[in-house]
Amino acid sequence: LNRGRRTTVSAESMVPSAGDDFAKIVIPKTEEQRKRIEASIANNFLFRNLDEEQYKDVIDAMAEKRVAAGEIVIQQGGVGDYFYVVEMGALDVYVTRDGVPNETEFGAKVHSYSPGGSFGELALMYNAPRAATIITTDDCVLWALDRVTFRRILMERTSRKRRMYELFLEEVPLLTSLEAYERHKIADALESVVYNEGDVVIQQGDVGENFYIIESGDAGVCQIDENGVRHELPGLSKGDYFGELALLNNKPRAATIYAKGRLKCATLNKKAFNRLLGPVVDIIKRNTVQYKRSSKIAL
Ligand code: 1OR
Repeated sequence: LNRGRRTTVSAESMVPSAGDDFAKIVIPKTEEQRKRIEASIANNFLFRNLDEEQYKDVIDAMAEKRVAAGEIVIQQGGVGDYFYVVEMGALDVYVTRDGVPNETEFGAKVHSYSPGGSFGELALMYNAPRAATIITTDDCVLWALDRVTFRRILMERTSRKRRMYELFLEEVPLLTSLEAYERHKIADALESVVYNEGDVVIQQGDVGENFYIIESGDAGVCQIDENGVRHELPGLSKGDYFGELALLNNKPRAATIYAKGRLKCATLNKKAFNRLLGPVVDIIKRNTVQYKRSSKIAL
Protein backbone atom coordinates (compact mmCIF):
# COMPACT_ATOMS: atom_id res chain seq x y z
CA LEU A 1 0.00 0.00 0.00
CA ASN A 2 1.37 3.39 -0.94
CA ARG A 3 0.86 4.95 2.44
CA GLY A 4 0.84 8.72 2.73
CA ARG A 5 0.59 9.32 -0.97
CA ARG A 6 -2.71 10.37 -2.52
CA THR A 7 -3.85 7.53 -4.70
CA THR A 8 -5.06 8.08 -8.21
CA VAL A 9 -7.12 5.88 -10.44
CA SER A 10 -4.93 4.46 -13.19
CA ALA A 11 -5.28 5.72 -16.74
CA GLU A 12 -8.02 4.18 -18.76
CA SER A 13 -8.13 3.42 -22.44
CA MET A 14 -11.22 3.88 -24.55
CA VAL A 15 -12.01 1.04 -26.91
CA PRO A 16 -14.64 1.93 -29.49
CA SER A 17 -16.95 -1.04 -29.85
CA ALA A 18 -18.79 -1.94 -33.01
CA GLY A 19 -22.45 -1.06 -33.05
CA ASP A 20 -22.35 1.08 -29.92
CA ASP A 21 -22.19 4.84 -30.00
CA PHE A 22 -20.09 4.97 -26.87
CA ALA A 23 -16.59 3.85 -26.09
CA LYS A 24 -16.25 1.27 -23.39
CA ILE A 25 -13.71 1.87 -20.68
CA VAL A 26 -11.20 -0.92 -20.44
CA ILE A 27 -8.51 -0.86 -17.78
CA PRO A 28 -6.11 -3.75 -18.40
CA LYS A 29 -6.09 -6.33 -15.61
CA THR A 30 -4.36 -9.50 -14.64
CA GLU A 31 -6.36 -12.69 -14.17
CA GLU A 32 -5.63 -12.39 -10.46
CA GLN A 33 -7.18 -8.91 -10.31
CA ARG A 34 -10.29 -10.17 -12.12
CA LYS A 35 -10.64 -12.96 -9.58
CA ARG A 36 -10.39 -10.46 -6.73
CA ILE A 37 -13.10 -8.28 -8.27
CA GLU A 38 -15.36 -11.26 -8.82
CA ALA A 39 -14.97 -12.30 -5.20
CA SER A 40 -15.66 -8.74 -4.01
CA ILE A 41 -18.92 -8.41 -5.95
CA ALA A 42 -20.12 -11.99 -5.55
CA ASN A 43 -22.61 -11.16 -2.80
CA ASN A 44 -23.40 -7.61 -3.87
CA PHE A 45 -27.01 -7.16 -4.93
CA LEU A 46 -26.26 -4.32 -7.34
CA PHE A 47 -24.32 -6.77 -9.52
CA ARG A 48 -26.95 -9.48 -9.51
CA ASN A 49 -28.58 -10.56 -12.79
CA LEU A 50 -26.08 -8.87 -15.10
CA ASP A 51 -25.76 -10.59 -18.44
CA GLU A 52 -22.36 -11.87 -19.53
CA GLU A 53 -21.43 -8.76 -21.50
CA GLN A 54 -22.50 -6.34 -18.77
CA TYR A 55 -20.57 -8.33 -16.21
CA LYS A 56 -17.44 -8.23 -18.36
CA ASP A 57 -17.84 -4.51 -19.10
CA VAL A 58 -18.13 -3.70 -15.39
CA ILE A 59 -15.01 -5.69 -14.51
CA ASP A 60 -13.10 -4.21 -17.47
CA ALA A 61 -13.93 -0.68 -16.32
CA MET A 62 -13.02 -1.09 -12.66
CA ALA A 63 -9.86 0.52 -11.37
CA GLU A 64 -7.92 -0.76 -8.38
CA LYS A 65 -7.44 1.85 -5.69
CA ARG A 66 -5.28 1.28 -2.66
CA VAL A 67 -5.94 3.76 0.11
CA ALA A 68 -4.09 3.94 3.41
CA ALA A 69 -5.93 4.20 6.75
CA GLY A 70 -7.29 7.61 7.68
CA GLU A 71 -7.86 8.97 4.18
CA ILE A 72 -11.01 10.56 2.84
CA VAL A 73 -12.37 8.61 -0.13
CA ILE A 74 -15.56 10.66 -0.54
CA GLN A 75 -16.34 14.05 0.93
CA GLN A 76 -19.92 15.13 1.61
CA GLY A 77 -20.91 17.91 -0.77
CA GLY A 78 -18.33 16.90 -3.36
CA VAL A 79 -19.00 15.96 -6.97
CA GLY A 80 -19.68 12.30 -7.77
CA ASP A 81 -17.06 10.64 -9.94
CA TYR A 82 -16.79 7.00 -8.88
CA PHE A 83 -18.79 4.20 -7.32
CA TYR A 84 -16.71 1.96 -5.03
CA VAL A 85 -16.67 -1.67 -3.99
CA VAL A 86 -14.64 -2.72 -0.94
CA GLU A 87 -12.28 -5.64 -1.46
CA MET A 88 -10.28 -5.27 1.74
CA GLY A 89 -10.22 -3.00 4.77
CA ALA A 90 -12.84 -0.91 6.53
CA LEU A 91 -14.37 2.55 6.16
CA ASP A 92 -16.64 4.77 8.26
CA VAL A 93 -19.50 6.92 6.96
CA TYR A 94 -20.16 10.37 8.43
CA VAL A 95 -23.07 12.69 7.75
CA THR A 96 -23.64 16.29 8.80
CA ARG A 97 -27.30 17.17 9.12
CA ASP A 98 -28.99 20.42 9.97
CA GLY A 99 -29.99 20.58 13.60
CA VAL A 100 -27.97 17.52 14.55
CA PRO A 101 -24.92 18.18 16.74
CA ASN A 102 -21.66 17.40 14.94
CA GLU A 103 -19.65 14.79 16.80
CA THR A 104 -16.72 15.27 14.45
CA GLU A 105 -15.57 17.65 11.76
CA PHE A 106 -17.51 15.47 9.33
CA GLY A 107 -20.66 15.06 11.40
CA ALA A 108 -21.97 11.92 13.05
CA LYS A 109 -20.83 8.42 12.21
CA VAL A 110 -23.81 6.60 10.71
CA HIS A 111 -22.42 3.44 9.22
CA SER A 112 -19.31 1.44 8.35
CA TYR A 113 -18.28 -0.70 5.41
CA SER A 114 -16.35 -3.96 5.30
CA PRO A 115 -15.27 -6.21 2.42
CA GLY A 116 -18.11 -6.77 -0.06
CA GLY A 117 -19.74 -3.45 0.75
CA SER A 118 -20.22 -0.70 -1.84
CA PHE A 119 -20.91 3.01 -1.76
CA GLY A 120 -20.98 6.22 -3.74
CA GLU A 121 -23.94 5.38 -5.98
CA LEU A 122 -26.25 8.20 -4.91
CA ALA A 123 -24.39 11.15 -6.42
CA LEU A 124 -24.00 9.21 -9.67
CA MET A 125 -27.66 8.22 -9.82
CA TYR A 126 -29.20 11.58 -9.02
CA ASN A 127 -26.51 14.00 -10.18
CA ALA A 128 -26.48 15.16 -6.57
CA PRO A 129 -23.65 16.25 -4.30
CA ARG A 130 -22.09 13.45 -2.25
CA ALA A 131 -24.48 12.71 0.63
CA ALA A 132 -21.87 11.54 3.14
CA THR A 133 -18.15 11.54 3.93
CA ILE A 134 -16.37 8.21 3.76
CA ILE A 135 -13.05 7.69 5.52
CA THR A 136 -10.83 4.62 5.60
CA THR A 137 -10.22 3.26 9.11
CA ASP A 138 -7.85 0.62 7.83
CA ASP A 139 -5.62 0.20 4.77
CA CYS A 140 -8.10 -0.50 2.00
CA VAL A 141 -8.22 -2.09 -1.41
CA LEU A 142 -11.15 -0.60 -3.34
CA TRP A 143 -12.46 -1.06 -6.86
CA ALA A 144 -13.64 2.17 -8.45
CA LEU A 145 -16.22 2.16 -11.23
CA ASP A 146 -16.46 5.33 -13.29
CA ARG A 147 -19.66 7.31 -13.46
CA VAL A 148 -20.40 6.60 -17.12
CA THR A 149 -20.12 2.82 -16.79
CA PHE A 150 -22.05 2.88 -13.52
CA ARG A 151 -24.89 4.80 -15.14
CA ARG A 152 -24.86 2.72 -18.29
CA ILE A 153 -24.95 -0.69 -16.60
CA LEU A 154 -25.89 -0.51 -12.94
CA MET A 155 -28.07 2.56 -12.54
CA GLU A 156 -31.23 1.57 -14.41
CA ARG A 157 -31.91 -1.57 -12.43
CA THR A 158 -30.87 -0.05 -9.12
CA SER A 159 -33.11 3.00 -9.36
CA ARG A 160 -35.97 0.96 -10.79
CA LYS A 161 -35.82 -1.41 -7.84
CA ARG A 162 -35.50 1.34 -5.25
CA ARG A 163 -38.50 3.14 -6.77
CA MET A 164 -40.50 -0.07 -7.04
CA TYR A 165 -40.20 -0.93 -3.35
CA GLU A 166 -39.99 2.60 -1.91
CA LEU A 167 -43.69 3.25 -1.24
CA PHE A 168 -44.31 -0.29 -0.05
CA LEU A 169 -41.38 -0.28 2.41
CA GLU A 170 -42.43 3.11 3.81
CA GLU A 171 -45.70 1.51 4.86
CA VAL A 172 -44.29 -1.60 6.50
CA PRO A 173 -44.73 -0.85 10.22
CA LEU A 174 -41.52 -2.70 11.16
CA LEU A 175 -39.40 -0.44 8.94
CA THR A 176 -40.78 3.02 9.70
CA SER A 177 -37.97 3.83 12.15
CA LEU A 178 -35.31 3.34 9.47
CA GLU A 179 -33.64 6.07 7.43
CA ALA A 180 -34.87 6.33 3.83
CA TYR A 181 -31.38 5.25 2.75
CA GLU A 182 -31.57 2.11 4.86
CA ARG A 183 -34.85 1.21 3.15
CA HIS A 184 -33.15 1.75 -0.23
CA LYS A 185 -30.50 -0.79 0.71
CA ILE A 186 -33.26 -3.24 1.65
CA ALA A 187 -34.90 -2.61 -1.73
CA ASP A 188 -31.61 -3.51 -3.46
CA ALA A 189 -31.66 -6.89 -1.74
CA LEU A 190 -35.37 -7.75 -2.07
CA GLU A 191 -36.70 -10.30 -4.50
CA SER A 192 -40.44 -10.70 -5.12
CA VAL A 193 -42.03 -14.13 -5.19
CA VAL A 194 -45.63 -14.90 -6.15
CA TYR A 195 -47.62 -17.83 -4.72
CA ASN A 196 -51.00 -19.20 -5.73
CA GLU A 197 -53.87 -20.45 -3.61
CA GLY A 198 -52.69 -23.19 -1.28
CA ASP A 199 -48.97 -22.94 -2.11
CA VAL A 200 -46.77 -23.53 0.91
CA VAL A 201 -44.29 -20.69 1.48
CA ILE A 202 -42.71 -22.09 4.62
CA GLN A 203 -43.02 -25.65 5.89
CA GLN A 204 -42.95 -26.31 9.61
CA GLY A 205 -39.77 -28.22 10.54
CA ASP A 206 -37.73 -27.01 7.54
CA VAL A 207 -34.44 -25.12 7.83
CA GLY A 208 -34.94 -21.36 7.55
CA GLU A 209 -33.30 -19.60 4.58
CA ASN A 210 -35.42 -16.52 3.92
CA PHE A 211 -37.36 -13.70 5.52
CA TYR A 212 -40.66 -12.52 3.98
CA ILE A 213 -42.74 -9.35 3.92
CA ILE A 214 -46.22 -9.56 2.37
CA GLU A 215 -46.58 -7.16 -0.56
CA SER A 216 -50.14 -8.18 -1.36
CA GLY A 217 -52.59 -10.92 -0.51
CA ASP A 218 -53.16 -13.02 2.58
CA ALA A 219 -51.30 -15.89 4.18
CA GLY A 220 -52.59 -18.60 6.46
CA VAL A 221 -50.56 -19.91 9.39
CA CYS A 222 -50.92 -23.41 10.79
CA GLN A 223 -49.07 -25.59 13.20
CA ILE A 224 -48.98 -29.31 13.91
CA ASP A 225 -48.59 -29.93 17.64
CA GLU A 226 -46.68 -32.79 19.33
CA ASN A 227 -49.72 -35.05 18.96
CA GLY A 228 -50.00 -34.45 15.24
CA VAL A 229 -53.07 -32.22 15.58
CA ARG A 230 -53.28 -29.34 13.13
CA HIS A 231 -54.12 -25.87 14.49
CA GLU A 232 -55.02 -22.84 12.44
CA LEU A 233 -53.40 -19.66 13.87
CA PRO A 234 -54.18 -15.99 13.13
CA GLY A 235 -53.35 -15.17 9.50
CA LEU A 236 -51.09 -12.51 7.98
CA SER A 237 -51.76 -9.75 5.46
CA LYS A 238 -50.12 -6.87 3.57
CA GLY A 239 -47.21 -5.27 5.44
CA ASP A 240 -46.88 -8.19 7.86
CA TYR A 241 -43.64 -10.14 7.94
CA PHE A 242 -42.78 -13.75 8.73
CA GLY A 243 -39.94 -16.24 8.65
CA GLU A 244 -37.74 -14.32 11.08
CA LEU A 245 -37.91 -16.74 14.00
CA ALA A 246 -35.91 -19.59 12.46
CA LEU A 247 -33.30 -17.07 11.25
CA LEU A 248 -32.99 -15.40 14.64
CA ASN A 249 -32.83 -18.63 16.64
CA ASN A 250 -31.24 -20.99 14.11
CA LYS A 251 -34.12 -23.37 14.71
CA PRO A 252 -36.45 -25.26 12.36
CA ARG A 253 -39.49 -23.41 11.04
CA ALA A 254 -42.03 -23.24 13.87
CA ALA A 255 -45.14 -23.11 11.65
CA THR A 256 -46.36 -23.59 8.09
CA ILE A 257 -47.28 -20.49 6.08
CA TYR A 258 -49.42 -20.90 2.97
CA ALA A 259 -51.05 -18.67 0.39
CA LYS A 260 -54.75 -17.83 0.70
CA GLY A 261 -55.41 -16.85 -2.89
CA ARG A 262 -52.69 -15.01 -4.80
CA LEU A 263 -49.91 -13.97 -2.43
CA LYS A 264 -46.95 -11.77 -3.29
CA CYS A 265 -44.00 -11.59 -0.92
CA ALA A 266 -40.77 -9.61 -0.89
CA THR A 267 -37.98 -11.82 0.40
CA LEU A 268 -34.52 -11.33 1.89
CA ASN A 269 -32.04 -14.14 2.30
CA LYS A 270 -30.54 -14.87 5.69
CA LYS A 271 -27.34 -12.88 5.14
CA ALA A 272 -29.21 -9.79 3.96
CA PHE A 273 -31.69 -10.17 6.82
CA ASN A 274 -28.86 -10.10 9.36
CA ARG A 275 -27.02 -7.26 7.69
CA LEU A 276 -29.92 -4.97 6.76
CA LEU A 277 -32.39 -5.50 9.58
CA GLY A 278 -29.84 -5.12 12.37
CA PRO A 279 -31.28 -1.70 13.34
CA VAL A 280 -34.75 -3.20 13.94
CA VAL A 281 -33.75 -6.57 15.35
CA ASP A 282 -34.81 -5.49 18.85
CA ILE A 283 -38.30 -4.67 17.57
CA ILE A 284 -38.43 -8.03 15.79
CA LYS A 285 -37.38 -9.85 18.95
CA ARG A 286 -39.92 -7.96 21.06
CA ASN A 287 -42.66 -8.89 18.61
CA THR A 288 -41.89 -12.60 18.88
CA VAL A 289 -43.37 -12.51 22.39
CA GLN A 290 -46.78 -12.61 20.68
CA TYR A 291 -46.00 -16.02 19.19
CA LYS A 292 -45.34 -17.49 22.60
CA ARG A 293 -48.96 -16.80 23.43
CA SER A 294 -50.55 -18.50 20.42
CA SER A 295 -47.97 -21.18 19.56
CA LYS A 296 -49.07 -24.80 20.00
CA ILE A 297 -45.50 -26.06 20.20
CA ALA A 298 -42.63 -25.02 22.49
CA LEU A 299 -40.59 -22.27 20.81
P1 1OR B 1 -22.88 9.30 -2.48
O1 1OR B 1 -22.56 9.24 -3.91
O2 1OR B 1 -23.80 10.36 -2.02
C1 1OR B 1 -21.59 9.08 -0.27
O3 1OR B 1 -21.54 9.38 -1.65
C2 1OR B 1 -22.16 7.70 -0.09
O4 1OR B 1 -22.35 7.27 1.23
C3 1OR B 1 -23.56 7.66 -0.64
O5 1OR B 1 -23.51 7.86 -2.04
C4 1OR B 1 -23.99 6.29 -0.14
O6 1OR B 1 -23.49 5.31 -1.00
C5 1OR B 1 -23.25 6.19 1.19
N1 1OR B 1 -27.19 8.53 3.67
C6 1OR B 1 -26.66 8.77 2.46
N2 1OR B 1 -25.63 8.10 1.93
C7 1OR B 1 -25.11 7.11 2.67
C8 1OR B 1 -25.61 6.80 3.92
C9 1OR B 1 -26.71 7.56 4.44
N3 1OR B 1 -24.90 5.77 4.39
C10 1OR B 1 -24.00 5.44 3.46
N4 1OR B 1 -24.10 6.26 2.40
N5 1OR B 1 -27.30 7.34 5.68
C11 1OR B 1 -26.86 6.32 6.60
C12 1OR B 1 -27.84 5.22 6.78
C13 1OR B 1 -27.32 4.16 7.72
C14 1OR B 1 -28.42 8.18 6.11
C15 1OR B 1 -27.91 9.26 7.04
C16 1OR B 1 -28.94 10.31 7.28
